[in-house]
Amino acid sequence: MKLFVYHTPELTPSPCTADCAIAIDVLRATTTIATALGVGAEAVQVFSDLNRLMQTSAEWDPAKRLRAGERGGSKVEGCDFGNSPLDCTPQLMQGRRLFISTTNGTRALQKIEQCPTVLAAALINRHAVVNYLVETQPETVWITGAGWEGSFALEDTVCAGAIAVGLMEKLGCTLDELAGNDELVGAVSLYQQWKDNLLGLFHLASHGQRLLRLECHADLQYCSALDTLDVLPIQREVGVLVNQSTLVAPVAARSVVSAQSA
Ligand code: 3SL
Repeated sequence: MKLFVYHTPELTPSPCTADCAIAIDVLRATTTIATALGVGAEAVQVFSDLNRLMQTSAEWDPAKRLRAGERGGSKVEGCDFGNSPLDCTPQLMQGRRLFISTTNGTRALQKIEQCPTVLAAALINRHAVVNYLVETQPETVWITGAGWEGSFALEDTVCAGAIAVGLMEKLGCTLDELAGNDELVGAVSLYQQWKDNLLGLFHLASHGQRLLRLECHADLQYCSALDTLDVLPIQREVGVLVNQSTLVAPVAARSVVSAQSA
């Protein structure tokens, strides 16, 4: 397996030629997406364009939908909420589809949407992402950081490094064997330096500081926790992510069913 890191959607090559592509927007879109699916959202449908979100969600049963819109860190008028993972309660999300548009995170997902396998990763679900990669062993994996309006983001890069370190530990491989580009090596170094103080890194990060100015301290804390959620957001159809555990019956279970019906 070779892992490549691209710091922004703009730096990610087109078309996507990877076997598996992963979008990361730790602050906060992919953390929110994983959390929403973890508390029972039926699916999360992502949009870079707010008008398209409004049009598509208008065709959905109002009792079965929620709209999340964020620009510049703040909630978009007309949406049910902004982009805080802390708003994702089971009472709100259970059985509903979350229609979401954010400044950078949903653009990152859109950039890789044509890849055969698309995942959404954050620090909270790093473990689930690593386990999936170990089980499925894609040959080429691209990681696209959301960044901030075309610029590098520390929090996305440290998460890419955390995924790479998790893979090296589980596969017993070296950095040299795993690294597809220089960015991956840089991401691993960043994670190794900050792994015991991820919240401290977020306080240094420009988007962390933007969120602190918006009084989102609790969000930063929640988003900086590692391996706290066993949820894997995976694209089921273009733009629609579901929790992988709800996607298909495990292969073993399916073969038992077909053997019984034969
Ligand atoms: O940039 C994004 O997509 C958002 O995640 C930004 S925010 O954390 O909601 O401000």
